[in-house]
Amino acid sequence: MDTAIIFGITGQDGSHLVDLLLKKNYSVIGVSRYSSTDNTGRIKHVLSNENFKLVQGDITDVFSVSGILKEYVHVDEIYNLAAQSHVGVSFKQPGLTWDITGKGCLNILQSIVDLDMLGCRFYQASSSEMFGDSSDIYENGQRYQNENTKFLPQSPYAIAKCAAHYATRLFREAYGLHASAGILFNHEGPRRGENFVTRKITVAVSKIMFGVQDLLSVGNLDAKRDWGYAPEYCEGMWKMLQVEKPDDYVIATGETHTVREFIEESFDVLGEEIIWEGEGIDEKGILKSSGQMVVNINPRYFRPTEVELLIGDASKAKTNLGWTPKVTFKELVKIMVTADYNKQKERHEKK
Ligand code: NAP
Ligand code: F7E
Repeated sequence: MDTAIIFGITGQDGSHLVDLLLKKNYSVIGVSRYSSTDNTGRIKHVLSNENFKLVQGDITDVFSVSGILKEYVHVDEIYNLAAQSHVGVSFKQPGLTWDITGKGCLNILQSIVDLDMLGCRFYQASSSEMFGDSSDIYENGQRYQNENTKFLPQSPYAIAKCAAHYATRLFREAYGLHASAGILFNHEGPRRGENFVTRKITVAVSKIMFGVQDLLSVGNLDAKRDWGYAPEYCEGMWKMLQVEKPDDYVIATGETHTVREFIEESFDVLGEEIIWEGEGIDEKGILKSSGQMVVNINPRYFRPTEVELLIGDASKAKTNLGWTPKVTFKELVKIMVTADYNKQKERHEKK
């Protein structure tokens, strides 16, 4: 039986990765940080699985990290998914973001070396945010980002991710560690945190339909993101650790859509059409069926620097790992809206 440690087990991806690994008959150790409130909501269904163990640890504390690794020196795979992962929050808490998202990775890598665990395989959750404003252009004029596109980070989060990314490469080269970094583009699903824009939209749209929320307030409607389906992206992480040679891989759909389109598509799933009126911060989204204003702009959600366009080329992952995305943008929105709508419906029916 293979063994894996997942740092960041309680997050969206941690919860999907543990599902995948348990299905593949792994024994999984999930590391969760101390919290005064319950942070295990996404992993409740695996807590009693005999092949799963939850241990407490914090990646900003190198003693905590090495203490955990010491217990499992023969572990096969280590996944670092732990992060302060909200880009907007990273402008308000840059030091904390650095400690968790940047230095936390180094704490794991150096512990692996110090404990002579170079036989294990390591995954680092790198991010398309590292590209920032940078992209390349195909001959046909299409813009894209791949493993060779330069990084131009636009937030404290992206800077911390770049540091962790380069640390992963360094430990691969310096110590021969099987360390891979997945440069994952945005990936979503019903388990996504509600402060990320996709989930914020699908929750709001569902609540608006049941009359428990009036308005969805957002920031930049025109930012473009390459949104994929989280469980498929976790399969990509696992695949990176199964190939002989460690490397860096972009995982993306190759399609990009604006926040505005995500909102339109979400209402469309529930049979509603949005009409846009006004410009800039005065722009409003109106329901065509009733004339109700349901979307407005709140500058509080603007970021000091914004990443305007993300669109990934995952050809390398397709060739080397046999990884391709299956869930389309329309299907992703439908999965998320349906899940949130059904939750609201259940609550409504209980009343
Ligand atoms: P997420 O939902 O925000 O989960 C982050 C996880 O890190 C949570 O389990 C969180 O614990 C944990 N964590 C935070 N600080 C910690 C600390 N000091 N010590 C130990 N654990 C800590 O993020 P996600 O969407 O699952 O993403 C997983 C990873 O992929 C992250 O590193 C993220 O930056 C990266 N990434 C995500 C995307 C995406 O689109 N989702 C794209 C590219 C890269 P709590 O539950 O206690 O907060
Ligand atoms: O924003 C815009 C916002 O916070 C997407 C993280 O998982 O993916 C994620 O980072 C876009 C941005 O994700 C609101 O300005 C408009 O342009 O959902 P998000 P993100 O910043 O792209 C990357 C790959 C990661 O690595 C990160 O960990 O939507 N936007 N209005 C808004 N964003 C939010 N959150 N809330 C709004 O109201």
